[in-house]
Amino acid sequence: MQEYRMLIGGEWVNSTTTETFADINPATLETLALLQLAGYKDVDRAVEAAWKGFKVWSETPPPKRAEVLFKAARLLEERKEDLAVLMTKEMGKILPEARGDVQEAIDIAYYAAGEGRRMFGETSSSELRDKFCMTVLRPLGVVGLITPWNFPVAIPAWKVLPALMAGNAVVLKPASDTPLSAIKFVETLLEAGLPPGTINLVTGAGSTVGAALVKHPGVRAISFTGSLETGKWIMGECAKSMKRVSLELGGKNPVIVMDDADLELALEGVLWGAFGTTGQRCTATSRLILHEGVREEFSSRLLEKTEKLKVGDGLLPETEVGPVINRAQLEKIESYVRIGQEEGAKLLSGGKRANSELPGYFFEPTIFTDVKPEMRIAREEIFGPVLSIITVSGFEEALEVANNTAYGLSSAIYTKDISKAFRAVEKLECGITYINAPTIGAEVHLPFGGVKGTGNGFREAGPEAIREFTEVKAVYIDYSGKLQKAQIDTSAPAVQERGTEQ
Ligand code: UN1
Repeated sequence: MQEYRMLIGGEWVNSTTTETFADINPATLETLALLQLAGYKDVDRAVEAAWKGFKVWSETPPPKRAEVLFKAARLLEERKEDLAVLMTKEMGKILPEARGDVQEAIDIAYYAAGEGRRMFGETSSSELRDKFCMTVLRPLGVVGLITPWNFPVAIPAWKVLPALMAGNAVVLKPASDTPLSAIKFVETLLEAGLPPGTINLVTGAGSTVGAALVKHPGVRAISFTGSLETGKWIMGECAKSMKRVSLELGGKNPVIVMDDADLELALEGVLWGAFGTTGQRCTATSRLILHEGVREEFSSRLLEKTEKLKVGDGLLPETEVGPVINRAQLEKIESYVRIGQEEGAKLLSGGKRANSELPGYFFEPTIFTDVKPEMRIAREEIFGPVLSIITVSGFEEALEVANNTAYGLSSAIYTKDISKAFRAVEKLECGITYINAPTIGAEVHLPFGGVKGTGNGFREAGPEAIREFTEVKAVYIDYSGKLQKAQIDTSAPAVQERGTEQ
């Protein structure tokens, strides 16, 4: 069995605990590799190495940093297929989607590299004569990045590449279910010429390694994608040490289908949004808010299409829905199906394990109807192939139901009425709204993130990506050659002939 090491200070090293853990294929339950189970000491070593890396990297001019990122983008392109196959084995998503995941990393690599010649500040006039003002962007220092398993390459890339572009050094802690994809991604950065220590990677449990990173006094910022519960804990810890923290914590994303919608288009969108990636996206459609005028027709057509979806190993070309990530997640989904039934929702399709003859963690695409907004299946993030249908009698009620959630990441509305579409853009409380398109599929040059329980105001990707990982410094340059006192020297005439100053 191949054993992988962790990256600290440019060296691939064993953990100080000398323990390892297994990386399991969720479709076959085969062990793919063994990984280092890091301990607190490894986090200390990684942070120390990162500060050494920071010294070199932060003094490298941004356009030169960009050259490394451009090279990494090209390497990722060359390795796209290998990475995608590995990802399908490690995480379960079907191969076309795994290719999409790597493509998202390639896209952000080019995008972040392009920022190398666009790290602009602003200039401003001063309130005083012979004085110039500007802002410059400064890196934060060493940043800790904690990433989830559902986008094993794309999400590490979203965080790592803008952080590096901004001049930071990184300690990456990938999800324990998908460390290998992260290791392969990091290898491309090293080969692209990133100096030692600039990126470090530690593998192990979130409760030890992740927590050690969050609490570490040498880490200036944490960027985390994961559950609301963990996010709240991280935010509390970061408050104690005044660390910057940016959070992306999932959703309960609604699609509104109005009675004037193109139903075929909406059907395709709901199917892809709810069951693409086996429902394991933060942006997945988990609530369908259906106008009563199209309830019967839409539900029955959706049922028909859902029952045809082929669940299986993501490497097989006919598979449309892969396994869920692990046993705990499978059991969580099962428990939500029970909860839904106990709450009085009606199971329209699915609701149980699929392909029981196979060893993997397969679950049938599941639809509940007669769901009420107050039910737990309509409020809590399940993170699996489970869709709840809530019927409404009009547009205003649809908006109200859509907003009746603790989360606020993505949302969509299918309608041909332009007024309703724009009103939805105005009123839906979330970071992303799609018109006549599904809730999944955000592009890397637009900001990604959400409101309420989904996040704390930061956005990833897009123009905001650099902002997440920089501080703005205000700079004043006084070329008057004398002491000028802001807010005090107010009696000086506003207009003065040069050479007549006292
Ligand atoms: C996530 O699920 O955390 O918009 C990220 C999308 C993808 C990214 C999802 N581009 O669905």
